[in-house]
Amino acid sequence: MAYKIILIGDSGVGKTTWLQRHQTGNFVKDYTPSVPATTTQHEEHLSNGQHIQFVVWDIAGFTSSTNTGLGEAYFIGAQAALLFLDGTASSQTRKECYERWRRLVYQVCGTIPIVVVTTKCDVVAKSPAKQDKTPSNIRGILMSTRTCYNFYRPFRDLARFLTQNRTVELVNDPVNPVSKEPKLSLNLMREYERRLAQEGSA
Ligand SMILES: Nc1nc2c(ncn2[C@@H]2O[C@H](COP(=O)(O)OP(=O)(O)O)[C@@H](O)[C@H]2O)c(=O)[nH]1
Ligand SMILES: [Mg+2]
Repeated sequence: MAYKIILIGDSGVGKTTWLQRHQTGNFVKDYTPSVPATTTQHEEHLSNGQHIQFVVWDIAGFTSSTNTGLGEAYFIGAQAALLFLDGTASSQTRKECYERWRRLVYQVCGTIPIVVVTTKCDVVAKSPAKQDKTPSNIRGILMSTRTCYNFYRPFRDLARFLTQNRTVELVNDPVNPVSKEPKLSLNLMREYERRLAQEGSA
């Protein structure tokens, strides 16, 4: 089964770095704005025996606040969205970005599933963008491409939404990023898990 996924969020939040690390295993420190849109195929084997193919549209060059209507054309036909928010930005900024992008997604695609990924959590530990009441089509996670913390979670959560199976897991990681980057300490990881659990029960 193949699904069209849009990878969205303001520029500089870490979208392309994450997608590239899935392809190459490497963490790229240099910032290169993407061409308007590139598509990448990513396949995962699921614990229920299914294969799932994500066709990920890395959409760049437009911010939801200043768009010209061009960017949204890439949204058409998307079955789910990955919305990246910069974990180093203030919670107010992240909340505004979240609202802006979500509105845009709903306008074009309706209430498709959205996995909201708070990036760069290696830099600063923050909780995922918080809503008063998270709708059932939205899931928030913390992630770091640098340390690979929750690196596969966006694909796993997309798979859960798209197959409507809430417990399905990814069988194997297609890339094994042997990281020279510092690993998160166990204590910090526990802290992240604690916040996630809180977020889930809020
Ligand atoms: N510390 C840290 N920096 C990151 C992480 N992910 C991306 N970056 C950096 O953030 C910058 C912007 O990333 P990029 O993927 O080009 O952003 P995009 O515009 O959303 O595609 C780059 O300098 C990346 O190296 C991360 O997990 N941790
Ligand atoms: Mg990019």
